[in-house]
Amino acid sequence: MTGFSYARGDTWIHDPRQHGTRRMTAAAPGALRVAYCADPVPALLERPGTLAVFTFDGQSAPPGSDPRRLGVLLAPLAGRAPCERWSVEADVSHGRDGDVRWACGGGWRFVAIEADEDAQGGLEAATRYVYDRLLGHAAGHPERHCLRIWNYLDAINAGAGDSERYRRFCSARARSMAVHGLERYPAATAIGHHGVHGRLQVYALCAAEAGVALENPRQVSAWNYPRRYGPDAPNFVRAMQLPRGGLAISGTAAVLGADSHHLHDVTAQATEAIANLRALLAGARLPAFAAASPLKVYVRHLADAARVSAVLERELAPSVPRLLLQGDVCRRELLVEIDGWRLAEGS
Ligand code: 3EB
Repeated sequence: MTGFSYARGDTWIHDPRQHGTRRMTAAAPGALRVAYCADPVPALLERPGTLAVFTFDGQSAPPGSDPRRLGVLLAPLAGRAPCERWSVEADVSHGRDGDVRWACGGGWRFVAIEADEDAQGGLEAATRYVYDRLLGHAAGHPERHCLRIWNYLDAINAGAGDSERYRRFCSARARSMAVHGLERYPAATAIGHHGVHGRLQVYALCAAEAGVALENPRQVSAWNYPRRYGPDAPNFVRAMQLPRGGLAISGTAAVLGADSHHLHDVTAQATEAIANLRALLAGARLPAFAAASPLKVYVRHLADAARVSAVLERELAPSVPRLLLQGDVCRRELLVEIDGWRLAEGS
């Protein structure tokens, strides 16, 4: 072990002034918890400490629902998906700030916003709108560090070359981040949905304490992608080490260096994505994925579901919770992408 760490409960906490070890054996006090749950949404919202509840049935939550509820516009590859619940060991308050829905407690904040492109004047305007609102909201509260963002947009691969909608989204996102003077990029996911036409969904995890960004030595940092991948690079870090322990992992695909690999081979792409995930765990000196590592697997083609499941069974312990969703990856040659969490056991 290099550097200096100190014990808080059962958990070794990295001292950011040193090159230390973060060894998680149990959740630190105040850590964020994330789990997939079969319970109905109202029961999850009623439980103490619930910060957010996500459904995955391809539909937005009904208007006027609890602001902590988000209906992700992605559908499961098979059957009914569980809900995802974020929780904290603290009292939670929640509300609305214009179009922004928020919840906070224990130093954590959930922020969500949805916008319709037609109502905002197009994809770029809608992206600017949601990012301006979201970053503005976060900056005005104690939980001002935006650590992790999810972006779900319609028809992500429509358009050729630099007119591709994902590239246009990247440019508008970059502009909003620049205007807000965002100094540190969050970890992120950007996936195409087939839900409501033209609807953009963005939600974020923010915290009162800063995180520590982590890059992948197997990959060029996304913000350094070469020009051939678009006029404005995607502004995200590969993973974020969370305050009080845990790693939030960005969407991870079969990208080596800056380039997509294993074209037309979903099995090899899924295997490479998991190799990239393992490199992030190694970088954070974390043990292998286990029960406290909920993963989300976005698969472009329904027909690839069985092949991707087989890779997950081969590569991951049976205890690793995994949610398979139909989602379009932001480069059209990429067939599968995985994101998720490596949290402390017992969280
Ligand atoms: C990649 O490695 C795959 O634009 O926010 C992954 C995670 C990807 C986040 C984003 C894009 C984003 O470049 C794509």
